Amino acid sequence: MKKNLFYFLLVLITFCTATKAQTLTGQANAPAAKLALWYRTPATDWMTSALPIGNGRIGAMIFGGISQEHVQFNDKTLWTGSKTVRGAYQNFGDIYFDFPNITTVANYRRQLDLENAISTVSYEINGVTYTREYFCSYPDNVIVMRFSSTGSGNISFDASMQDTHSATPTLAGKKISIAGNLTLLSYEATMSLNNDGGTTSINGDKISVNNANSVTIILSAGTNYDPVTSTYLGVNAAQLHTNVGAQNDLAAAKTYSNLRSTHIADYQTFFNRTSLNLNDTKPTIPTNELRTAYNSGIYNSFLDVLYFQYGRYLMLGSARGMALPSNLQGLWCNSNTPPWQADIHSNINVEMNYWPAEITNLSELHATFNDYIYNEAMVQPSWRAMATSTGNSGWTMKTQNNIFGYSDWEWNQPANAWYCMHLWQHYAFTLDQDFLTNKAYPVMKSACDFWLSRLITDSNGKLVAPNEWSPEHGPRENGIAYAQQLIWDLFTNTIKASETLNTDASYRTNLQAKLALLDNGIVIGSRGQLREWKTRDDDPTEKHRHLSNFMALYPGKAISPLIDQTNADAAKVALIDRGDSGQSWSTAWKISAWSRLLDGNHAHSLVKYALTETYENLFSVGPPFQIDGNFGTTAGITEMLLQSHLNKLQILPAVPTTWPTGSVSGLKAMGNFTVGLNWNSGSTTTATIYSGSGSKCTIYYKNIANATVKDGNGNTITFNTVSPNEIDFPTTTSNTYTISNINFQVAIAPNAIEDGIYKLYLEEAIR
Ligand code: FUC
Repeated sequence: MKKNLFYFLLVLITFCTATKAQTLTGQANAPAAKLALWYRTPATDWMTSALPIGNGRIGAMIFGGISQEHVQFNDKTLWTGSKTVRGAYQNFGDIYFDFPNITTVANYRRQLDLENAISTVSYEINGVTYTREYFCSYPDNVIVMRFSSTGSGNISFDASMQDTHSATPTLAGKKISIAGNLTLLSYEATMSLNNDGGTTSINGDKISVNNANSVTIILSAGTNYDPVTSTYLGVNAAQLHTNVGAQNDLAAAKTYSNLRSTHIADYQTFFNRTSLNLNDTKPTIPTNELRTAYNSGIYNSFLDVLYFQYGRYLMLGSARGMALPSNLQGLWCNSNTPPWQADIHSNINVEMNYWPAEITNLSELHATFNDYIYNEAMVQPSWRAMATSTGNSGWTMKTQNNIFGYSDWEWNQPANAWYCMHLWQHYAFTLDQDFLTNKAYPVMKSACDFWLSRLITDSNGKLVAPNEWSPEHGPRENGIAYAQQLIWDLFTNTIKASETLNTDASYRTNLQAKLALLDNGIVIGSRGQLREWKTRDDDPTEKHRHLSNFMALYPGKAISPLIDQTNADAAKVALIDRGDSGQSWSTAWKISAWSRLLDGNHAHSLVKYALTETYENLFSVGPPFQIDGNFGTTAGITEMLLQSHLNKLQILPAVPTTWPTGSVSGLKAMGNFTVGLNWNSGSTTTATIYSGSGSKCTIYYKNIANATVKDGNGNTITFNTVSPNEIDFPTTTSNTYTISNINFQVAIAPNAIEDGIYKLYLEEAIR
């Protein structure tokens, strides 16, 4: 209790200081959009309460202050460091808008609408409604801000922009620019103001706007980074200046409503592909209150849906366009010395950032990671040089990576196989032959070359990776599960790729022979547990956050109850040993792992736990903020609804008792299928499957052989019954198949631990 009072006072003091003692009256209603994060107070802290916008390359955090608005912004390419120095991801700059004399406002609301990717601040003064809107446009490549009111001549403020590397802003007319140089890169940002009515003037380092009807503010920003030139530099500083200026001018020449509608149309093309409905209702209380209630045991399935869609929103905000993966914080970062340099971390974090990409129908966004892998493995020299330095061919890397190919801290040689899983999955979901031929296969083959030269034969005649490490604990040993399971996945997928492309027959024969000799990394220990190390039993009290020995369960595919119950049971024993608690990304990983073990209730208890590991703005908690937990949870929720890693559609594989009815549309499955599911305990349950490429469709569900399949014309399809639980049928491209009469049951695995972790958490919180 005392602790709570102290915390309350601290927040109050921070709030008053940060916002220059502002008074809020009234209570704003919920916004019109259902999928929105919203609050009745301004943000008090960048990490925990400001709201993110982004277009995949640039982004900003909006605070929504009343007498002072603060917009902090980033560009994904703004890094110190070089090809030989790690450096760090950087904060770009801060924009401040000072609103003179505004201290008391009514019905304040700050929101982030996930349905149109617009953040809004609104409040009333003397019956006049003031509205600020913020979005980051992909098509126009700028951040757009608009201040307006229901009256005329009401908008007055001072605008300033600060460079986080101490460059002095330059002001001219209605523009403020900052520009400078880091270790390698040059950067520049320009903010332009366009007022309707009123006047503007330059006052020192500020532009003052007086009595405007409305003002549109455009921010363009960039660096001269180029991922494929030998220097990692593209244009020079002078050309960058021209480009950033031109981008701003182009956007500023458009009307606000044009910029806004173009942004919404573009964003919704992606966002609207997938919807999730858990029979939830639109909340009437702000997101912070809803989250607090949820975390104290008042469950609300809306927050599950919001968190699922927030992951998709954050992907669209941080992983589009530029061939660079989202980093540890996506692209949002307010520090020049961020935790782990906000780098590209190869031993779980960057991979997890892309787990939702294919399955939640954002496949194009996967290119920001896959193109980076291709560039670094095939175009740039550093990863190949690293393989050479170990005496092998192909390519590999260490754990911490900057954007200039520099890699350090602990070898992570099997990361090449893990990265290749992403290339293969993009193919498996899209069946894009060009991608497989020109991008994925050459990179996969080169990673195989690395292992073909590196593997050694152990005393049992098995091929093992020597001197490997299980991130991030234990000693180095030969043949640890992490490396073996990943190499097994790489070889299996590369063989399949060469068969699909009908290429490299003799190379494939050799790879098949090596695969037959490869230790697959699935070893069962003395307690029936899936082992982490080949020669030593695991410590059952070890609670390490990394699930490095579970690669074959998730994100891989070699362990499944559908393949071998003994191995699946071993994974379960080891998962129980490992425990449920952990950082948000570790929790997220466990959601998918339990989903793969078909235990919906355990998976859902971890979804609930994941929600406790969030800040008020629903950023996931490392701590501090690390975005992988957001993406991993979105992926985990999807795995509860649909899995296709075995090339069969496992529909509703891990639906918990807490979701007795619901519907989801637009999930993707391997084989280029788009899937909608509508479930209802004890009543009708249907699946709708759109075939994008005319592949054979295999469906797995309990007693699915009793279901009915119809094509888009309503004709009944005669399917092949593989078993009572598995059917398949041929499809034609662009046809939609409806499966009805599915006898739905929630997925409660035998011995499921119902809400175990959640109860534990509550007990701890109460104590
Ligand atoms: C991995 C984790 C750490 C942290 C870091 C960024 O190495 O083991 O906990 O998340 O990434």
